[in-house]
Amino acid sequence: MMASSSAASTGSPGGSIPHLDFDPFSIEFFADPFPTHAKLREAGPLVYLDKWGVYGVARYEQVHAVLNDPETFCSSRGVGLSDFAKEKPWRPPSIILEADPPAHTRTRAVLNQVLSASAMRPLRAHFTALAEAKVDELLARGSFDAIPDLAEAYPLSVFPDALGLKQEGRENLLPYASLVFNAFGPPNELRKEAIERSAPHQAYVAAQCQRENLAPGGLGACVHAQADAGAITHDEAPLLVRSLLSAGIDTTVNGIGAAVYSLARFPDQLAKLRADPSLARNAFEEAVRFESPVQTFFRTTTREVEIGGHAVGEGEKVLMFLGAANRDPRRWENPDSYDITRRTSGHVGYGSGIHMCVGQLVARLEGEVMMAALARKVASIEITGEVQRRYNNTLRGLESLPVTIRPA
Ligand code: OVV
Repeated sequence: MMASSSAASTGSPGGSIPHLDFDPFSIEFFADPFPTHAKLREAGPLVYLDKWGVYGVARYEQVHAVLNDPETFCSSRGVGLSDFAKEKPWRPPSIILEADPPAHTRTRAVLNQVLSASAMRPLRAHFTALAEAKVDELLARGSFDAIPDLAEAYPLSVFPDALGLKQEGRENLLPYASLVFNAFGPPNELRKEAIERSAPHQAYVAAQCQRENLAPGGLGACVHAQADAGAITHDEAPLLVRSLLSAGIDTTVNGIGAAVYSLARFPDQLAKLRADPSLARNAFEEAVRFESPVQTFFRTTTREVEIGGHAVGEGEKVLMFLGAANRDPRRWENPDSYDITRRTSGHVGYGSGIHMCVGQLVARLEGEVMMAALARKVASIEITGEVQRRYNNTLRGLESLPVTIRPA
């Protein structure tokens, strides 16, 4: 699996860069990435991944450094494997994710406002009520599949309404997001099959981004209102709504899935949460660190640069292993334990720097209120069947998590 460090000499001061031959986008790796994450970190601060001809960083220090130097490590050439300077993107690039300053600064300011703390305040009561209703419904059933029935059902019950989407066609939302996150990967089966089947999902999303399809007062309408105010143009507004549809649902599905899976595996942590429901927000945050629902992103170098003592040329792709950084023992005490009282700040599950998740307050709101509802209402979560993993080039999460829960 892991090739030797065949010494491709670069003349770098730190000696030669370790070359690894494993495929970081293979099913075998996704099934259990942790031993390989450790090997990646131990191989050195910078590795070269022969399978795809890209550099990789898996230690916290280097992942954090790359994320925080957007001039050198740009996003406008794509944050997947494909270099937009060399290949046509599969869809028109995102004007926030796949953009650099100064273009990024303006679009980012708009979504910062639309998804700000003050924009969350009017959502909280309703998000809380629906989390409590969902847990009551699941307690009445007793046994259910925590992925479709909780991790998917809850975000789908709150976020599309908050955006202002009509009811019809919402079944396209998860397939579209799965496509977007598979498309960051290499041209493997996951990516190719997702793109092959994508036409109806793309057509749905394109239509829902238009102003006439977004309910007044919703987050989508707020983006269009920012065009009226002159912050963005009227043709940019639909593309920024597209970012909310791309990144706003499958991410929280996998975050909440990670949190429920963690509480189910570590009953002592559920006990702590029940004893002090004010830990709900940190219990969710720790699940984001522990599982890292978004496992990887790429950057592209804009100049020759040194990483970990090695010279890297211009126009190179650098793969950041966020999940490995979030468990780097150089940064975290007991990195492989799920500890809801841990000081989680600094984790890179939402990224870091100018591109750090603009929807993080929505994600934390959904995660916090669901964890709080579980804390107050549920005495135990028992895994009662086969846990099945879901495979995606970027997202880490489960397909199925059969559980039985008992009331407090
Ligand atoms: C963070 C993220 C993931 C996927 C898509 C987008 C953003 C976007 O802006 O479209």
